[in-house]
Amino acid sequence: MEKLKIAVQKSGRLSEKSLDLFSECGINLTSSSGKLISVASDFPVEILFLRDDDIPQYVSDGVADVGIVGENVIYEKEKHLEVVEKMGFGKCRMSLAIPKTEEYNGPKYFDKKRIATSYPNILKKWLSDNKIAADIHEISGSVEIAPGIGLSDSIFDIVSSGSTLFMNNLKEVEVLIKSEAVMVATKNLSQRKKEILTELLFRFRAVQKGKKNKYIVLNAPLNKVNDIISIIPGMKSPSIVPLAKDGWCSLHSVLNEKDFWQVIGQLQEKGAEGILVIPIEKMIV
Ligand code: PRT
Ligand code: ZN
Repeated sequence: MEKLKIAVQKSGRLSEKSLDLFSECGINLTSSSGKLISVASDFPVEILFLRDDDIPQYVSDGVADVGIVGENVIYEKEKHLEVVEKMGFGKCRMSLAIPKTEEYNGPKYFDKKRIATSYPNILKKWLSDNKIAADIHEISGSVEIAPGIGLSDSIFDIVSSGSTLFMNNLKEVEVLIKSEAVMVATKNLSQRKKEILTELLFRFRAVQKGKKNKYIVLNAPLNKVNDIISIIPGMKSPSIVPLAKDGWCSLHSVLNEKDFWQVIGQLQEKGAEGILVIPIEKMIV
């Protein structure tokens, strides 16, 4: 039986979240520790565990059908792959940083400077777009220590919280790209593999949507129901269940996580009481 081959990072920052995706979608993988390949007992997928740097090539060659990898790696490898889904994790940016004590006067600062990086291609393109002649020092790890040991004047690297730069007395001066983990697919997937991918994405989106929303239950006086419905309209419209107490009802609806605190205050103002907020596991609209 045909299986969709999915490349994920073997061990690193994206591994755990990539694997969570399968369990949340009800896909049980055979034990994955230390293995190169894992199969699912109840869904037609096969997982290939690779270094993230190799994933764009594997997907582009069709050895893997889809892969989960940072956009930064795809840009660096200069592969034009179709992004089928943004995964919502592994968010970071790629930035140029210089010693804290230096004055920065715009991109021209980097003219004739030595820049250490593990991402020479993304950097080269930015330098050439800005007509800057800098000296790129390609190193494979611990880029942030390069200026401190005299290997370079500045660095181009991944930044997330900024604490690595801070601890190395560097400051971020240009953000070249923003990145997150994405799912990419190879060209010319067979009809069957496209169907498997569609089912996988359907499940993934249901889980994601569930995470972004909350189920809300509250008690309200009947004369305030219309006001309250206008604040939490729900998926189609809220359910209203009568309470044993006269003149009151219980109202059930769905609320976007990001509006949560603002909306709760408005509901209380309108007379809502006994508000319960419950996580949603999956949501299919
Ligand atoms: O072994 P393999 O080659 O597979 O893994 P890797 O070591 O190349 O990659 P890994 O696991 O470190 O990162 C995988 C992906 O996670 C990256 O390609 C990015 O898409 C994404 N990502 C998200 C990050 C970060 N955030 C991140 N903060 N990758 C690396 N970092 C490092 C960065 O290099 C720097 O050293 O964290 C440090 C900066 O973090 P802050 O929080 O101090 O700013
Ligand atoms: Zn890597």
